[in-house]
Amino acid sequence: MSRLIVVSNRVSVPKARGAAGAQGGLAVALGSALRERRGIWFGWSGEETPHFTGDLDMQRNQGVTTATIDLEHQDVEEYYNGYANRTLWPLFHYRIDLAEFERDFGKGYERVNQRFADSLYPLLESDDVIWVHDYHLLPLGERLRARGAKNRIGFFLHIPWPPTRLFVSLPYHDRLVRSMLSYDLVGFQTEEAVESFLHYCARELGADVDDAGTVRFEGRTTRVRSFPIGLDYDEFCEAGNSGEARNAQQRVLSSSRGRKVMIGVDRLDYSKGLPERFDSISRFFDAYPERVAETLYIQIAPPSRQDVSSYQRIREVLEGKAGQINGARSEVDMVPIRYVNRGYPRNALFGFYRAARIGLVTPLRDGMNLVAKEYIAAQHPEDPGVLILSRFAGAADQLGEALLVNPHSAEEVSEAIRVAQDMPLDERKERWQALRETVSSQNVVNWRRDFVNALAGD
Ligand code: ADQ
Repeated sequence: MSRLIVVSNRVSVPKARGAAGAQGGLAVALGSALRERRGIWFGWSGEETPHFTGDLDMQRNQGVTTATIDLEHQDVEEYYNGYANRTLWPLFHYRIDLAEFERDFGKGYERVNQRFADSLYPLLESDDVIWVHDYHLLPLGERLRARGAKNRIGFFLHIPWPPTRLFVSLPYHDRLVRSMLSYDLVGFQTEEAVESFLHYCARELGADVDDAGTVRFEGRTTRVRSFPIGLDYDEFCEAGNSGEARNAQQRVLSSSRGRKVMIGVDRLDYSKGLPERFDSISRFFDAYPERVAETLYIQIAPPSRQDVSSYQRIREVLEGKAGQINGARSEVDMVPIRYVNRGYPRNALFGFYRAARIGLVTPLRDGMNLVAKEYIAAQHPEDPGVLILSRFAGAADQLGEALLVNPHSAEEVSEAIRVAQDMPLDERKERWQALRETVSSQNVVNWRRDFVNALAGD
């Protein structure tokens, strides 16, 4: 079996099973693939260096070899905080109003992709299979080909691919997509993303695109397919057996004193629709004032990307909204919203999800959204809660038995909350059983197997 080389912006160093702060989903799935195939995980160390040397830090942990490089401060500013998180992330999440098109960001992005290729290339053996991840590294395959790599190289995008009309706002958009056609296989989360990408290739590049999703362009062939990512289902369910999970569940249940708990768990990111969600909850309390005292909303939102100003702003907006809702509706012994700005271990999250009668997952755009799947996995079979899910999350394609909503409509979300609160046990069970079947069978192990098989052909 050929070796697997995984490349992503950051590398997650594998930890022993059950170790404190053990990593979740992707790291677990990729770690087991790397172990099976004696592979290497390559990426940025997260550290800065005054002068880029390309020196590799190679380590072996839990049977997985990692190879990392340090980047210069300017690289981090232009490539990571700049092009990746200020240009591509907002644009790909349909937020062209937040996208910044700075020439230096683009240059830094190209420079770092070149640095990745220069450092990785000498590690490669001729039959290695290379799997590149996410929007930080769109042009990496082309850079490796330019160095002479003849390997099979695949790419998976974890976030949405925007419609052509939006994507063409990006300066040099064609250069980016041309570089992606150096890959043998390009994977997206959803069929919608596949269609948008193929539409772009045919319309803007004049590439030959067939019904099976094969793109032929300038002598190269690229297959394009959807591979919806799943949950590390077995590991996550195991988390439910931990004392930490039971304590977390108990903490929520005892402190909520019989109120119906709703939960949201999201990185503090404008794509997750948090201000809109808070407005919907406010609408719900206005429409059903008698339910304020019976309802508790817990929002867990750890800050992310604090170096980017749009992320600082969303934090302020949410603090304001949470304060307003609570200020207007709290009693001396009761607040309707608990807003928590921190992360929790996965074991504790399991317990929080289980304590919640309703899971609110309402991003404005999301590649997939694994929180929706975690919420389903954590429910008790005899008394499962109800998932309210944005139709704009990739997960909505698979999780049709959830209550699907338009997150921009406070009225629709508010009504879904009422329906979920009133849903009879039989209906909750019926919906949940179907959802659980999907989440358990379309899990991250199968996702990774499907992608690697499609790429390596074994
Ligand atoms: P993210 O945008 O990070 O990922 P998501 O899929 O929801 O979004 O994954 C978030 C992960 O972080 C979940 O496992 C969740 O449990 C965890 N998390 C969130 N809040 C947390 C908290 N307070 N404490 C601890 N953990 C927390 C990107 C794309 C998604 C895509 C994934 C995987 O944006 O659309 O599903 O990659 O491809």
